[in-house]
Amino acid sequence: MSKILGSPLKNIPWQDKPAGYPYPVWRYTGNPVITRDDLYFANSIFNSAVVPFQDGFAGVFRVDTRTRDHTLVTGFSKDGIKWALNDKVIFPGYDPRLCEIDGKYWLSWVNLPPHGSTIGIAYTTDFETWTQLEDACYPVARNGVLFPRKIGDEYMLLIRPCDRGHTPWGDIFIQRSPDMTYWGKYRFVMQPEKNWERTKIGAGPTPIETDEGWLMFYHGVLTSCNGFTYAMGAAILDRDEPWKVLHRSGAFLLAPHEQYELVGDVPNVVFPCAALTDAETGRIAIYYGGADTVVGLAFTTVDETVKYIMENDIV
Ligand code: BMA
Repeated sequence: MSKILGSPLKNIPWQDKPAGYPYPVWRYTGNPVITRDDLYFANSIFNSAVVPFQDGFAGVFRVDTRTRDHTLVTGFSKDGIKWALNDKVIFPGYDPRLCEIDGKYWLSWVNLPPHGSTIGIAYTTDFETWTQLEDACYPVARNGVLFPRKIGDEYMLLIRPCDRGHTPWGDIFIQRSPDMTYWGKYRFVMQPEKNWERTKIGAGPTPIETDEGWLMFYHGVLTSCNGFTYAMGAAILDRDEPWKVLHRSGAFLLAPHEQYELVGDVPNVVFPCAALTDAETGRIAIYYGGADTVVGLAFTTVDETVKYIMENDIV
């Protein structure tokens, strides 16, 4: 039995795995949990981040507006399924990730200075007031994902260096910092290996600490004659030196299959950005963008996922 090293979360959103379902990750039957109609100024609401907050949940949501600008708004929920989104934009940018470190909720996202995309960093304690730090990467990177605690005495940020456009390549790296401002001591983590992720990969939700190592869900991109297809994979990284990949599934864990993943503004996309975990039961609830249009929810357990990674291990 694998274990999540973390806090219990009794109110984690959950549905049992359907009988006979053969795969390690299964979808919420009420998907999508957020649609493009949930905010009046939205063109689409997708790739979004959530964390436990007070007696429920808070989140930062990617809203592409009706002028097709990329923006982030906050939202709150009692059950992690029905969300009330605010209409005040907190930052321009996209693909947020959230994690709590020592009582502060840290947001990392793709910020958009004039020269391209980089990783914005900000924190809040109440989801009302935000303190923004210097951008964490120059010149250009996406998929900036913080580890949820210092490792040794350093903060660690997964990044995916890129170009200014729809980058046709991409590997995952780690950069380290004593203070969330000065970053360096880069390490290579991993690059595409299998066909489903052949074009590029990028970290997804905040890594989950387990007794096997850091469980990292990530997205991988396949280029077909019809464009990109985004699917979700998983790897286990060393707990002390997380640039060391201990295990990695050669097969994806979730790929576009349902209508809201196959059809939308960008077809054939599942893009995970957040995971809630319950250390007591090992349950994991994953939030992901569907077809760059809606937010979906999927479930697994640490046991199911670790077993699948081990069965399909390519390390
Ligand atoms: C990536 C990011 C994601 C998006 C994906 C598919 O480059 O921009 O936000 O979901 O492309 O369009």
